[in-house]
Amino acid sequence: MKRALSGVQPTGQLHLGNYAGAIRQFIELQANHEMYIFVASYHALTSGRDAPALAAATRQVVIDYLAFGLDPQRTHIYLQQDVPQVTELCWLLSCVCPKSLMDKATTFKDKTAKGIPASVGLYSYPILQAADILSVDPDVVPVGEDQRQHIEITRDLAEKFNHHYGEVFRLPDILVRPDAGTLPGVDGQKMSKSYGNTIDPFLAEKPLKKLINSIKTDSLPVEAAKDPEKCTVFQIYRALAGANDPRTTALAGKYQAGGLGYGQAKQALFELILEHFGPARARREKLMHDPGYIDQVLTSGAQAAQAKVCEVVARARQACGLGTSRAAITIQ
Ligand code: AQP
Repeated sequence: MKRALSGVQPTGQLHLGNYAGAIRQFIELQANHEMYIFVASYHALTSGRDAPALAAATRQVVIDYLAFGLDPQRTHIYLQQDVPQVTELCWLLSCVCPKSLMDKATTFKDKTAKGIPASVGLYSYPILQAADILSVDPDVVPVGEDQRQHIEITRDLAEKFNHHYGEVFRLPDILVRPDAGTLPGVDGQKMSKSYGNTIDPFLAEKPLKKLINSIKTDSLPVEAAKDPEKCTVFQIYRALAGANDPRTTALAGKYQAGGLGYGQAKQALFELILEHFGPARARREKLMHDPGYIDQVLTSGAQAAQAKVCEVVARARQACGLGTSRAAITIQ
């Protein structure tokens, strides 16, 4: 069976972009992959320093993973801090990583431009990401389109390490959902927690409707023919319903024919979100009141992930002359 690994940062409430680009793929892959899905809490430290907010968001990501449909019987769900061996792997990879490779990474430039402090952690973030990925020998990494450069960096680092020390790491392939692209937020830029332009599919109906009504559109009159490709409402609708879904083609036809007001398109999107996430919204309500179950899921996920990661780290240590560890870390 093929193996997949991915994760999401607990930097805020998950949004439709995270779902369309990444989480939807996790759910689909569960049928025929061994899955390792983690909460990227160490990564979140690179962009925020509010400890209670991080702890709460970390827990919420797990609840939302389960609500969206991740099945702990088929997927190892774990927190990054429960498998601290990845940070050792990060160090081993850092020592074969040319500084120029990090200089080329766009995330550091994008995030510091948004005002996030330029820490060394933020700068070397793609190396930690490579360690997360390589730590379980995955065949594929399901992510959104915006992560392409980071997966290439991961492959580069694995190749460099293998070149120096022998065949230690498997080179994984990126898996991007063909019809997902990069989902725009309510202001038309990439939907992103740090832009404050996200749509949370778990919002109560009234604020959800208000948020959808706030999506920026142009000022063409109702009767004008419109290009659906230029409209954020349509792009989000298509990502959720699917490009070949008859509802998507019908909506595109209405844009092109003229006579469609943006209010109608927004109403169609609102209804689609409620329909698409109905079961997930109901599951989340129950999960919010079952902390014991969440702990159980995380303990078994951490144990499974740690077993696999320790095997890979031992291989990497041996290869570069460090031998085996004389002390074992246990999960508290
Ligand atoms: N707008 C998007 N469209 C498609 N995919 C997206 N992803 C994120 N935004 C979009 C995918 O979601 C996964 C997890 O992302 P993340 O939260 O770990 O980091 P991110 O990409 O940086 O997401 P944000 O919301 O923009 O977070 P902040 O603001 O904290 O940096 C990834 O697979 C990503 O591709």
